[in-house]
Amino acid sequence: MIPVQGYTGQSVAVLGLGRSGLATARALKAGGAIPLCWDDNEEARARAEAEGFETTPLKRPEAWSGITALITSPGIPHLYPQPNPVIAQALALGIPVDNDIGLFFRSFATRDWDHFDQPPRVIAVTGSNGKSTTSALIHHVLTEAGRSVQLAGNIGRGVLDIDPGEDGSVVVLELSSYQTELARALTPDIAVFTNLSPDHLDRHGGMGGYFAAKRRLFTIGGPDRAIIGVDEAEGQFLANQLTVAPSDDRVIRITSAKPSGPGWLVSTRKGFLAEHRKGRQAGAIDLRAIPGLPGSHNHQNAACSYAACRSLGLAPRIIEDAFQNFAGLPHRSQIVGTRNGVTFVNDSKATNVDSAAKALQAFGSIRWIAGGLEKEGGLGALTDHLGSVRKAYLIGRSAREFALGISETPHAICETMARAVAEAVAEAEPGDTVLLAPASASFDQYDSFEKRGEDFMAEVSKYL
Ligand code: UMA
Ligand code: ADP
Repeated sequence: MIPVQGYTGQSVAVLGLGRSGLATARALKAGGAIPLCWDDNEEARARAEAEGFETTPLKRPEAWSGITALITSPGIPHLYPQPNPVIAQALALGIPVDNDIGLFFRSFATRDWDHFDQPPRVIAVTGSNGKSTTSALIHHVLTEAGRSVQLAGNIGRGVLDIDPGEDGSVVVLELSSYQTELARALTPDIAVFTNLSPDHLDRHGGMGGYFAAKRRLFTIGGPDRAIIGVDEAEGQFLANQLTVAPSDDRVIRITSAKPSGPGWLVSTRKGFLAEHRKGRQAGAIDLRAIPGLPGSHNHQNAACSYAACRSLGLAPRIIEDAFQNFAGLPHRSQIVGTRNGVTFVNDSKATNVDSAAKALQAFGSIRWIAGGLEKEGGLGALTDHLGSVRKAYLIGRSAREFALGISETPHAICETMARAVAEAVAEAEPGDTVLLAPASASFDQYDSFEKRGEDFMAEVSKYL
């Protein structure tokens, strides 16, 4: 745990008592603060009370007397579509609102570091897609290279839950837009921006607000090195703003285009990763046969991870060796099995249109299981990527709407996963890929994308 510094003896309100909130309450207490907790869910409050935390109904104005700050959880709206009433109360009273990420960056460095040869380094990864894969891959490479490394943040572990930094150690943080928008301190040594496409727009008041939330990671603390995917205009703009001169070493550009210019860049054309610095090639990796990194989207993740590891001084060869045995993450382009020449792939994490488009590009001759709870932005961006789809098997609440959006592609409305898998299996021919890439959230039929992916795998296992 990272004890929170700067609040000793002070009362601090904590809103949300899930993974990040409970870790925050514990870390505040360890640092000598008095956490006053609230969660709109009674069971969550009961769990915190069982751990000895005081819960206080923070919706009442009188509850705020003597409270120094409010620390809130990422899943709780703080501005759009409208602030949670507790946050609205803090905003009205002028009480500073922060989150666990802000507390982490204020508290991670300690006096012990004065005795370290190499102070701990923090790598923070943001972007619309590929954050988890990139963060996990950086963690994997550093582990294989024998470095002491911890992984936390949006990937599932509250950042204040990790162990204090050791001499020469590294922390890899996956940060969502919910987290970067609110943190009052954001000072990673290395910051990564994978890409940008529409997601969570209701929480950010549109695309401009969403990009602004992510940009804070690069503008608030000013990382020593910024690794930026420049395949979209937003990434190009961000890289441009951070660059002082064309050969500036502070920015590493990640591109799927032909490398050019004197700067530091890592390109991934046709499955080959190439590092160029000051106009010269400095490293190269053939990514095409690496089993844990299929598709151009994973090549982008590989390039971001490569650049982060190179920034820490690792040799290209060490990074390449570690890439070879990266297992990939479950529910992301995960090959579940094969039967009679048909491959089954679970990409349940393809919850938005861009990630589903990438999955559709990564495989050929696809029997595509899609649908669920449709996100803002619609399916428009997918129409250019349906060339490899032999047939779509549509499930969930958006099935009928999806059917209208892809009317020229053969499709069937299956509603449930069981029917979709059964029909896809019955019609599949050798060489086909049965791909779950829903382009939708899962909450109409499942508790999470993980449960949806597990259901797909359970249905597929009946036929393997
Ligand atoms: N709650 C309220 N009032 C509300 C809404 C929620 O009191 O109006 C309470 C809930 O009752 C619950 C708690 O808030 O007890 C949950 O807080 P939370 O949703 O922030 O979830 P945590 O368990 O704290 O998990 C959070 C991240 N969740 C979200 O951003 C939604 C986790 O990312 C992260 O792994 C974890 O902190 C540790 O850092 C998950 C996620 O879905 C994986 N992220 C989104 C994504 O990847 O798309 C952004
Ligand atoms: P995040 O943590 O940003 O949600 P993940 O690594 O969990 O990213 O991947 C989420 C989804 O996006 C999966 O469907 C995955 O196959 C797809 N994906 C992974 N990397 C990329 C990328 N670089 N660009 C687009 N889609 C990606």
